[in-house]
Amino acid sequence: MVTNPMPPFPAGFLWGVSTSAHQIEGAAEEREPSVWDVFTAEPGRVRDGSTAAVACDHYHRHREDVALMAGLGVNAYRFSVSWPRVNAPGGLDFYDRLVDDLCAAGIRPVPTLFHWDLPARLDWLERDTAARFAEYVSVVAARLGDRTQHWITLNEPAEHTLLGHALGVHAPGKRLLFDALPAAHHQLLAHGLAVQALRAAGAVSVGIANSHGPTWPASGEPADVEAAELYDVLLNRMFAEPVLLGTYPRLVGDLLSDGKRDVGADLGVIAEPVDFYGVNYYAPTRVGAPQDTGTVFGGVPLPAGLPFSLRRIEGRPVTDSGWPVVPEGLTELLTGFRDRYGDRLPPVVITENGCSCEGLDDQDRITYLDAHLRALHRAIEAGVEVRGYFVWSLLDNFEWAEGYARRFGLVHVDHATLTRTPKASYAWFRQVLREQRSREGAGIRPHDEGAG
Ligand code: GBH
Repeated sequence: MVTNPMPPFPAGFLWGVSTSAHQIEGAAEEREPSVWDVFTAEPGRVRDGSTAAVACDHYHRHREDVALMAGLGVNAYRFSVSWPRVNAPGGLDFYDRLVDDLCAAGIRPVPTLFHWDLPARLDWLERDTAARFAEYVSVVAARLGDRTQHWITLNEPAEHTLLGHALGVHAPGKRLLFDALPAAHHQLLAHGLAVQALRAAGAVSVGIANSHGPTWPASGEPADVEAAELYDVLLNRMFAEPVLLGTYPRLVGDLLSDGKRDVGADLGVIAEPVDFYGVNYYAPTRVGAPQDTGTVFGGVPLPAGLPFSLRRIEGRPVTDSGWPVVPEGLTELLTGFRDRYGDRLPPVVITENGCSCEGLDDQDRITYLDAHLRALHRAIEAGVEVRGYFVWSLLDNFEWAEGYARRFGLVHVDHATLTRTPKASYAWFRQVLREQRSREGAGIRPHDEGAG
């Protein structure tokens, strides 16, 4: 049981939940195929052999899901727009209805324009995909822009590059190791072009959602410190610095500019100013010098010959996904970013934070979220400007290569009947939001507390 009251967060704070299209919508027949539809059709790609053809059937049940959010008392909802659905006839109508329903419930829509479900005929290794993305973004912005204040261009290009293009455990299943870097560059270019397209459409507030975490060396030995610094470049700096500073860390710049590619002009586009910086935080990473024994990333064995190895963080509880629970890593990450980037760092929004655990009485999730909110508050006290916090996730959903075997929701979904049942964590978060609302300056709309 959590007893201490949560300290008050700043006025105007965005309190929300996050989802993504491919993980919840279903209605696969009403979209073009995405790389994930192709990938999950191949045997052995997803742990439980499942696909997201139905997922949570949110496409047909979005009213019920908006009602669940209204009952929870959030003032914002981060969802993603599926590019392959927008390409299908009537696809944008769905998001138009969703945005209307959210506005009617007093919940601000915060769409992410790309959350890993690339149309199957496209490829991030092709530079042209960035231009195609900007065209698609213009179409979405023209339709939803009158009711949408906050936009997110991309979700976690780091993970999409690493898992999808370097290691091949996510769609599109490419195993290119360091040759995957152009996929990252083209996503970042797509981000910059999308910011321009959104501005042209009159967007007020634009950001990106990047995956970040502190990288801790396995020891003070120079070889471990060097390996941790390299990992910091690959996970954090190579995605933050082009956006915030208009530069790549030297190693990445060298690998990308291999004689045939001049990234200089692109960096000018990638550094198009953003209004907020979205951070998805789950855990830090312990990194050491290369080892002979295999190294594992998020349960995935990594190939031999990498210039680092990933180690266990000892002495911590782990979530069902096997990730260590390290709330103070969030404080460290944000104060570290503030120290590193100074006033080049715009206000931060935590665009994802959460954990997998089983059961309706999900006390481990409550403990995780409570501790991370307090860690976030400590970053605010230390002077980091933070404007919002979104729990991953509203619903148990299709957890990519883990299928339906991992549950991240505040709301349980029975994947046989699609019945939604709020968990203990839903009631806990509703109470946190109530208390925040009741404090002066918490900046949350008065809300009917009836539902849910
Ligand atoms: C996010 O990715 C995605 O945006 C979202 O779609 C997804 O459902 C959600 O998180 C939950 O997975 O083994 O301790 O080194 C998160 C990316 C990559 C973060 C693996 C944690 C491993 C931690 N994650 N990483 S550890």
